Amino acid sequence: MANARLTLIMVCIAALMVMLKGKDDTMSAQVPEKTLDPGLPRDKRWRLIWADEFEGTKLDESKWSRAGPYRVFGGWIVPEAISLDGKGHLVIKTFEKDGKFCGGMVSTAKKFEHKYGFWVARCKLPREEGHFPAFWIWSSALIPGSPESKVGGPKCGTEIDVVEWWAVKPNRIHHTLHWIERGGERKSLGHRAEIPGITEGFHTFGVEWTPEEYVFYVDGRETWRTSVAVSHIKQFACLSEHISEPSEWAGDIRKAKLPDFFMVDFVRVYERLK
Ligand SMILES: [Ca+2]
Repeated sequence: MANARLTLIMVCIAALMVMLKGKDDTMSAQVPEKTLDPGLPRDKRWRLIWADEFEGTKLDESKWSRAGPYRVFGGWIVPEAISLDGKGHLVIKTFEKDGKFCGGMVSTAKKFEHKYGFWVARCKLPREEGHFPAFWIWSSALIPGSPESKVGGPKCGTEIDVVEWWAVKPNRIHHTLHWIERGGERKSLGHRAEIPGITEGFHTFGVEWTPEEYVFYVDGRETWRTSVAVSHIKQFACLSEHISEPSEWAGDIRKAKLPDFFMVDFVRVYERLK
């Protein structure tokens, strides 16, 4: 009887240890082994809460919606610009069709919306001028014409451009915030980071968004921090390729060798653990 009770106690202890181990595992940043460094700040602990690794050959429409077709800036956003390459990447193609210059956009609007945390994408930038890739965090209240945008203020949130890039200065990336003041005035604040070789291979672009500030990272290195226009509402992720109006800073799409490609290996969102 005593032995049976001892066995029972040992079984209970073993079960408890398994439970505790399981609990501990969920308390650290869980990254699939096959994928690469997400560029998370290493001095903090994280929990992955949402991700798309872009495996397979079809866009996961439970996570993303394709935008378009519609005309914007110097060209078009069309759904057919979006594909998966079957090798773990989302591809946004910039191309010309019937005299129209086309790019594409996907967003997680109404499918995944969240506030704060570390939002990161691993991307390979395109090469050609006249169009610009971006990974950004948006709010539907910021869309021109929305009832909230006419009033402005904190209910609109802030457009957080984690990365934007233009070919005219190929070693430069931009982090930018766009928001609407109370009363409806639109404002922006940005930062340029010079990173030689940024168009070679894949890089991680991330932002840690806290109630106090934004801290931007490229390949895990801090590039900018600001406490301006911190959003306190849930927002969604966007990946896009827009055609620019021809300009000195964006170049001219008519001179670009097309098609050109913006590739994304993953988008992940982490919550910071206390
Ligand atoms: Ca991938």
